[in-house]
Amino acid sequence: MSSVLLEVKDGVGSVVLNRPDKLNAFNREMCLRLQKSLDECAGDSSVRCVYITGNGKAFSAGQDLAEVIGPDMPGFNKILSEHYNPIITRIRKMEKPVVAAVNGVAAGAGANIALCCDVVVAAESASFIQAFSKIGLIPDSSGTFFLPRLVGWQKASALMMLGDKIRASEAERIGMIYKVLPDENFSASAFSIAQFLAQMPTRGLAFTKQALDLSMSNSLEAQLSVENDLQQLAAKTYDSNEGIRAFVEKRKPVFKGS
Ligand code: T3D
Repeated sequence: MSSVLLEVKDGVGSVVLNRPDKLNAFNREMCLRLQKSLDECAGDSSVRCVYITGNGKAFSAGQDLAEVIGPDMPGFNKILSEHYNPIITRIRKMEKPVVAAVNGVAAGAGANIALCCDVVVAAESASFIQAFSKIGLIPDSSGTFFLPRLVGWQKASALMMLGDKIRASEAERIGMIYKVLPDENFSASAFSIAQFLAQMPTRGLAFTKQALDLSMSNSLEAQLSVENDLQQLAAKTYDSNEGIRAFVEKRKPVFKGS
C-alpha cells in the first residue's frame, strides 16, 4: 500500500496519509509522495477542492523520528528544503481550496501541515501538539508563520514552548481551526465540506486565497490595490457572471470552476 493515497471523487482530490501503523509519521518517501499527489491535484482540472486526511487513529505524528536517527537520515536541511517546505508551498500555491480533515492526533509537522490549509476541521477526539520543543527543535512546516497569525503571538509562543497537547474543542475556541465535528461520521461530514467547495466558483476562491496570502505582509494601501486587481479578474470569470445572473433570475447557480 502506498504511504499516500489519492482518489478523485465528486470534484474532490482526496489525499489520505497512509502509514497508520506509524501514526502517519512522515518519512522522505511519504513527503515526496504527498508532493506528487498535490501536483496531480493542481494539474487536474476536474479537481476543484483538495481534501487531506489521515488513515487510522492519527492525522499525522509529524516527522518519523526513527528516520532522523536511522542510517538513511536525509539530513536536517533536506528534511525541510526537500520534504516539508515544498509541501507547504504546494498547498498555499494550490489554485483551489485545500481542506484538512484532522481525524486524530496532529503533532509537529503533521499539525502545521494541517494548519496551513484553507479550511481545517477536526474530529472531537482529535488533538494538536507543537511537539518540537520536547525534542529540542523549532516549529517548522510554516508553524512560526501561521500559528501566531491564527491564535495570536502569546498563545502561539506558549503552545510552541510548552508543547501542550490541546483538544480539538480548544483549538476551535482559540481560532486555530475552523470547526470541530462529531467523531461519528466525521469523515463523511468533513468530506461534504470539500464536496461543497468543489461546486463553488473555483477561480474566485483561488483569488480569495491569493489575496489572503498577500495580506500577511502587505500594507492596507497595497492590499486595497490587490483587492482591486483580483476583483477585476474574478468579475471576468464565467462563474461570477453565472452567480450574479442566477441571483437576479432567482435560480440556483451552476458553477463550472472557470
Ligand atoms: O529533521 C527534523 O526532524 C526536522 C523536522 C521536524 C518535523 C517534526 O515533525 S518534529 C516533531 C516530530 N513528532 C513528534 O515529536 C511527536 C512524537 N510523538 C508523540 O508525541 C506521540 O506519539 C503522539 C502524541 C503523536 C501520540 O501519542 P500516543 O500516546 O497516542 O501514541 P504513542 O504510544 O506515543 O505512539 C504510538 C507509536 O507510534 C509508538 O510506537 P510503538 O511503541 O507502538 O512501537 C511511537 O513510538 C510511534 N510514534 C509516534 N510518533 C512517532 C512515532 N514513531 C516515529 N516518529 C514519530 N513522530
